[in-house]
This record gives sequence, C-alpha cells and structure tokens, in this order.
Amino acid sequence: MPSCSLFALIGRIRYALQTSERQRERQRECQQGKTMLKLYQAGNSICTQKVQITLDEKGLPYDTQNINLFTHEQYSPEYLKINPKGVVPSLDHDGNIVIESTLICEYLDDVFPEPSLVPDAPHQRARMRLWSKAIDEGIFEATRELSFSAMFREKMKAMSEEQRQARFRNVGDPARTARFKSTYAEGVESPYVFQAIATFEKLFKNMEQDLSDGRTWMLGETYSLADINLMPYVARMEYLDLLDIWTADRPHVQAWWARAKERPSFKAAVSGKLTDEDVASMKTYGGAIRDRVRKRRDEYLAGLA
Ligand SMILES: N[C@@H](CCC(=O)N[C@@H](CS)C(=O)NCC(=O)O)C(=O)O
Repeated sequence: MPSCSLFALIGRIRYALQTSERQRERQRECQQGKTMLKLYQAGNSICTQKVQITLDEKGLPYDTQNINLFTHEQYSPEYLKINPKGVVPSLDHDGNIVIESTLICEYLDDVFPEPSLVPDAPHQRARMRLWSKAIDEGIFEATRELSFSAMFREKMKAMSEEQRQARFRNVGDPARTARFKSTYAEGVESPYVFQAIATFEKLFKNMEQDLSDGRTWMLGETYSLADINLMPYVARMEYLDLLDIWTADRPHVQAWWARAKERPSFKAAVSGKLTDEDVASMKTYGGAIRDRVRKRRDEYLAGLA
C-alpha cells in the first residue's frame, strides 16, 4: 500500500474513534441530565410510539409535552413554529428541533449511538431505509385511514362543525384534507381505505418473504430501526382486531411480531402507555369494520388473479 493511502487510513480510523468517543460522551451527558431531550407527543400516536421505542431502547431520559390533537393544539401558532406540518412527534434536543419520526429515530441513533439501531454495512442500511420508506410512503397513511374510518371518525362526529372544518383544513395540505373528508364521510367504504388494505397486503407479503429464511429480525439477527419503524403500525392493526386478516397465513410475520412485542421497549412505549379504555375502544371500533375490511381485502386479491 503506498504510504499516503496508509496515512489516509490511519487518519480515518483515528477520526472514527474520536467521533464515537464524542458520541458516547453525549450519551453519558444525557443520562446525567446535562443535556435535554424533550418530545412533543400525543397519546396513542403511532408516529410518536416509534420515537418512544427508540428512546427506551437507548435508555435515554426525556421530558414530554402533550399536544392534544382533538383540540387542534397541533395547529396553534406556537406549535407550528416547532413543527410547520402541524403534526407530532417533534424532538427538541438542547434547542435543536428535529421533526419527522423516521428522521428523529435516525438522529437519536447518530447522537446517542449505544446500543446501535442502525447497521454498519451500507447495504444493510439501505435495506433498513427501504422499510422506513414503506412506512413513510404508504403504511402511515394506511394506518391513519383505517384508524380514522374505525374510530377517530366517531370522535370527529362529536366535534363542533367549526372544529371539524379546522381538522379538514389542517395546515393547508389538500391531500390531507381529501383523505380526512373521505374517511369521515364514507368510513370503511372510502377509496383510501381500499388503498390502505392493499398497502398492508403488500407490506406483509414483503415482510413474510424476507423473514422466511428464519431470521430473527427484519435485517437478520440484530434488532434495528427497521423493526422499530414497523412495530407501532402492526400493533395498531392488532389493537383494532384486524391484524390476522393479513397475517393468518403468514407464520414468519406472526413469529416476528410475537418476538417484537415481548421487548421491554414495546411495553414501555406502547402497551404500557395505553389505558384500558384506549385498548377497549380500539377493539370495539376495529371489530365493527372487521368484516368489511376482510371483504375488501378479498376483492383486492380477486382483482390480482
Ligand atoms: N410523517 C410524519 C407524520 C406525523 C403525523 O401525521 N402524526 C399524526 C399523529 S400519528 C398527527 O400529528 N396528526 C395530526 C393531524 O394530522 O392533524 C412523522 O412520521 O412524523
């Protein structure tokens, strides 16, 4: 090896060691309360749950501020300065704001690297991001549409007309308005719900395919943000009593899910935070659309044949 390449390699190794030492120091500072993490969150919010699982896996203490999505605190001028999209979660790390749950989870892994939840190998990292893309480009909205058509729709019926219009208007995003209006008016018959059912079908098919080589977690033997990104959305389908519609004949997904929900972080961030009332109402409302969701899935599958 020419000597200049050797010097470059030594430089890179030294840089990597110094960087990881700096990151570990930040982690210690957070655990000792010298650095502050504050999570803007909402009860039973799937995107918030991803971040809470990540924080718990890393043993990071954090403050919280609840944003009431039903009284539209997310659209208040103060909160819009933090998150211009008018959604939760948002993270404040010593005054630096990070929004978007996928980015928050990756940020936490960059700043507080232990235990690592992002694989080292670039190809594995790309695989991990394929799962987070699947969530951000379809599964989040699919989960929202199914949840809305089952239960949030009922809550919206109890809102005043003015409040309902504020929710439809949101922050001026016409795509969100169209989805909210459709699931409110048509419930499970909304075309967005049909798309949601198809989106979950594709997700579980892909998961089953990857897991069928017997791996423990989505990327292999190491638990990662790929698993964390998926967990709250799969959990929501289970709480709505809909999950088995897609997973009954997918044993590898079932086994992955059984392992995932046994993790202490899932209990701390998801199941342990839900009230008995939350759990009961998800089951009741989800149960009420279950037959229709199953039939619409059958229609979707028949269309593929
Ligand atoms: N892509 C965003 C989505 C955030 C999002 O839509 N959060 C929901 C709760 S899970 C929300 O705040 N909804 C309020 C609204 O749409 O008005 C993320 O992953 O952070």
